[in-house]
Amino acid sequence: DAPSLAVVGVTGAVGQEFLSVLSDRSFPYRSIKMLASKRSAGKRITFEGNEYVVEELMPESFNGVDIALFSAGGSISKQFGPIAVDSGSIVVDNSSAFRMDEKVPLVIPEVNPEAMAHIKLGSGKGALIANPNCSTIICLMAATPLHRRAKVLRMVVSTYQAASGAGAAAMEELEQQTREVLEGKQPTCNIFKQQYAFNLFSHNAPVLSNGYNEEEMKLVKETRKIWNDMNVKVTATCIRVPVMRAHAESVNLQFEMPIDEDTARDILKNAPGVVVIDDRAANHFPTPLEVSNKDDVAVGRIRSDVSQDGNYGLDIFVCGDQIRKGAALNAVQIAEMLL
Ligand code: 11C
Repeated sequence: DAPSLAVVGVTGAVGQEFLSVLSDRSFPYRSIKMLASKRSAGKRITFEGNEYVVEELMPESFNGVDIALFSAGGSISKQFGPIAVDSGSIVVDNSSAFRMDEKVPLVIPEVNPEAMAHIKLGSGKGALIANPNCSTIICLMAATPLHRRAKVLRMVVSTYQAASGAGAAAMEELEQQTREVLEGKQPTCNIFKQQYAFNLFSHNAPVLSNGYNEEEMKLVKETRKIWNDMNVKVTATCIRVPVMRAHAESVNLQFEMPIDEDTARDILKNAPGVVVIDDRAANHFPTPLEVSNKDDVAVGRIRSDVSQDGNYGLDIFVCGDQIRKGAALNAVQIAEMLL
């Protein structure tokens, strides 16, 4: 029997993308519940030719639900995730609430599917599976195939992150501000404290006592967990740029074993979910616009790091759609592995 599904946070940017991805991939289901906050309850959603009424998320929402896709923020996940699990649902959670919980697998299907091998659909037992942070997913889609070949010892990441990572309201604010600035008006700053259009700024996540912001520390900690390697050294600087829905990342890698740039390019060309855009003659490399609404993560600027001798270092530039592979697609791929 096809599973019964629930989408929690269905009216949000990722919630809406869950529906597109489920439909694009012909994900089988026998029923689907559209769940959101009280504010959105009663809205109508047309999905695959049927009309659904958005229901208010309640503890009893999960009765009879086999797989629940959550993207409604960390506090909703903390409150309702365990309730869903107790009801027998397998929860794929897009928030950061359970990512570092050692009992919860943190999964990128192309990278560490084995981490969720013990979770079985139809066993009657609920479970939580966490979807990593979007910057981590996009980075590791490209870094992992290289790591498998030559073992990454240290990774330095600089991100250029899109509005979508802060939700649909941030995307609207970027559009509104762009219009306002061009019209010579004062830009409206509701979501971010500073002007976003025609600007960039340090990621809006809270800054911690070590000077890193939470987004940067997610890259550090989630990489260690996903690679199951507590010794890999990771540092990151995360920046919000005025781009709508795809993140870009500059990644510097230091390896245990030498790996030349041609070998790296070949490995990346054969990596699932990755496309190589690396045309030096035409100065054509990945851009956020080219990967927007696409499933694959694009990699380019593949070159040996001149600051390291003997092919022990590589620089790459990665772009991926934040809402798709960075969130909804990765979660639906996790759900597919349960089928
Ligand atoms: C961003 N990655 O682009 C963030 C948003 O841990 O899931 C998502 C935060 C998270 O702003």
